[in-house]
Amino acid sequence: MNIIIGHSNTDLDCLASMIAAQKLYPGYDIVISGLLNPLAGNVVSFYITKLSFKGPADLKDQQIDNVVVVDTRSSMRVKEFFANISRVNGRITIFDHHPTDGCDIPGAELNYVKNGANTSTMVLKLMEKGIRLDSDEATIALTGIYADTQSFTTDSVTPEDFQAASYLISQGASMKLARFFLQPLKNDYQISYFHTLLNVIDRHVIKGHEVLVSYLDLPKRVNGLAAVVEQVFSVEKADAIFAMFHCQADDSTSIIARSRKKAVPVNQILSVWGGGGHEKAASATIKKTGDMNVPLMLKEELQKLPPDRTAESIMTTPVKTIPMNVSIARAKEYLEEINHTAAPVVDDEGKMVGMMGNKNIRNAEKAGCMETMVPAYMNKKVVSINKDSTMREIEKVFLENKYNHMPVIDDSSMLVGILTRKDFLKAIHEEDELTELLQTR
Ligand SMILES: [Mn+2]
Repeated sequence: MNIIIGHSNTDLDCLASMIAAQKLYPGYDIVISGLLNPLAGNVVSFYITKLSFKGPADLKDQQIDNVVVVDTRSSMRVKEFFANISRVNGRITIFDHHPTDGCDIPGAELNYVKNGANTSTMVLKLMEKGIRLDSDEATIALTGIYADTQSFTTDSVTPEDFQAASYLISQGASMKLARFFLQPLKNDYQISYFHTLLNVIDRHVIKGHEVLVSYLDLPKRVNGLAAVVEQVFSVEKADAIFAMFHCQADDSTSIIARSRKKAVPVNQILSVWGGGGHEKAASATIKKTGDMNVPLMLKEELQKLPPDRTAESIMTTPVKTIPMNVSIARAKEYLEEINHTAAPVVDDEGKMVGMMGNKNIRNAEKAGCMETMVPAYMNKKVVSINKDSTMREIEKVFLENKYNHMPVIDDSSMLVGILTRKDFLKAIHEEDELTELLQTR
């Protein structure tokens, strides 16, 4: 028997990878995990007449020749299959896009391609070989790519993901069905929890990171809450979310966490409770809560986070400034020299008193007042940013004001730097790299 397997708790990318793998390895049986994530479960249920799967129990007492493993390389995530396999006579071939967790399946040939979705790697192999897909297969594969790349918006997306998607569309993949399968909240109760969660969620700023925290007491266990939490997170602007659910029936507390940035690694934070997952998605379950104050404990853990970047860490310094006791003609010359459209005006002590830009100079020129001192024509009402402002506060200032150059000042109004929209966008783009730098310091 030749088989294709994926990881336990099969998701859409894993399911799609297995189906594509079967096109590459005809005659191999797909053995599916006993645990499917809800979205993968929906796809399976709608195509059940078309797709045929074996379960881990079907492997018992079978001669296993070759094994193809997709969407995981970790022996920890394929235990349910190998528990029923005594030996593999032939080869184990892996197609995965995850970095190693240190527990790679031994003796396997590894094809590690870092695409946003593992399905993309499989589809490109089909494309190279000229293997066509029918429209159902193409739809499932496209759904897998959309799921793992969050519709082509994750940092891990590659040109190959787009190529694979493009091939799938040419093979008749249905956008309507992909959209239908990707709808995260399938049940009415999930929608009602979605609204409840939005109402009870608290927003905290911890060392500059915006963290959403919620606590709900439920009579019994509820399935599908991770999708609800993700949905709340997708509409709320925040760096991370920690949703706690206490279940009265067995006194357990589960925490579902998601993060958008490396500086808030949710797996590390939840590791205190033996949680698992990765930097951006993790969960933990405390079996007996007893008189543990989980929200308070979480708050204490969050206090250990490294501080986020502030205006001071992304601003440009030193700043080219204009002294207040020079003429507008001199200020004009100076702006031309330094090739800037505006610069802050400072007094003798370095305190910022205004901004002088080309527009102010033109006004002075029109009035024939070029020999007047700078303060007569400068902008006195200047929007500035405190050096300790968080990324979110800086964003707000830029959104609410039209200026491009924002002077950065300290608590005693001393000018310490300047921040432009470009600096801000650069900082967002380099967020994760910058975080690493700050942490290794
Ligand atoms: Mn995947």
